[in-house]
Amino acid sequence: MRTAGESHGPCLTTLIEGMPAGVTVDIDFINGELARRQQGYGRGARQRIESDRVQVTAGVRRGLTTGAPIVLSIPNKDSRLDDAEKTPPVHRPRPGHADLAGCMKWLTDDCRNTLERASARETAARVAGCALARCLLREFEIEAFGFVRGAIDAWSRVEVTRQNWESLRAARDASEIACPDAITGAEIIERIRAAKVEKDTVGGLCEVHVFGVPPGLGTCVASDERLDARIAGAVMGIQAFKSVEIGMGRTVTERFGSQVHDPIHLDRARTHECHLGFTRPTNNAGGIEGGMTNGMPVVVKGGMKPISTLLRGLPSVDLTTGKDERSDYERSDISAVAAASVVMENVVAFEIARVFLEKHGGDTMDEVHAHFDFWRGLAMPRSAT
Ligand code: EPS
Repeated sequence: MRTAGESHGPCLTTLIEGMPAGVTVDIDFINGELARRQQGYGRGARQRIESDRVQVTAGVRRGLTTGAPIVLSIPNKDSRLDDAEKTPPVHRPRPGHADLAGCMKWLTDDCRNTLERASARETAARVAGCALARCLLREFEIEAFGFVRGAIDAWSRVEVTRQNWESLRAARDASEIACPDAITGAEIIERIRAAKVEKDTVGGLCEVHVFGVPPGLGTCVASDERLDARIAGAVMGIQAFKSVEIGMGRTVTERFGSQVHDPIHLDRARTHECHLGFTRPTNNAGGIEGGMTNGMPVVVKGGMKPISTLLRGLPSVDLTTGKDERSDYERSDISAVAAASVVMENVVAFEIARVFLEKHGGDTMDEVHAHFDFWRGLAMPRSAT
């Protein structure tokens, strides 16, 4: 998948290749994800201007993918890229943003072109493409659930399981900060409110669980094709993310092997489930061992830095004079962690869709279903004997 478009250009565009023919494209689901991305306590004024809805301009006919490249488009209401007055040059780079690095890369003292593309606005295009890919996963009852785990010193201890995630999703969707734990959610909101008063910004930790993922997706034979490597790349590719963990993550460094590795049991009464009956009392591996899914939920955590544009500004330099100046202010968010959890939920699901098709792919969904069923037939007797 590839996106194109600037924050204040005419539109955002997404190109998706490799989807089989016959996937039912649920436009309402895609637009629902786009709407969720625009929400969240701490979001900036841009979200009151835009009402993101996807336009499908290629690769889909009468609601079904054709097998050809798919192109999605999201118009920008706040389109002003060629208006020099409304999009003036930016000469005082914002620490933390792409501004200064972009100016050194493209040999300019104007950060405008860099910030227009580096903007988190681009994630609308990515969410649209990933949500379309999730229409395929849903045919195999593979579902992703993302939420905000915490920020600053407000951390939820909510436990997410196959049994409770759908009720937690309802609680998340009722939360202004995409946190299923109302008490922690209120604390996070208070931290964001206080930051706004101080003209500061807030990031946070996002967490994604993917349920129903069959084992054997991904690979151990090539380092860059390990599923955890690809998920890590996808999460780190989201604007403002500075950390990614699979399962227990960094905490594994503080535990012994006997406390980390998930014991294996075979429950012959459950071989019909996505894990083929191989149950694990814990899931510290986050559903991935050796770069491959093991049938447990895939669990990913991503750390988002505080928004780089501060109302108070930060020490910077005017690139036209070399003099010390406060960084320029561009309209922005105080916190976008709720939106980031939506983006992360979708990019993680997209990587699952990619590896699913790498193992069970075909030109049509009929072939994909047939291959998956054939594989299950081969895998089942082994675990059931
Ligand atoms: C965003 C769109 C942007 C920003 C924000 C998130 O629109 P504008 O620049 O016109 O206000 O509001 O982007 C950032 C915080 C950033 O640092 O890039 C969006 O649609 O998510």
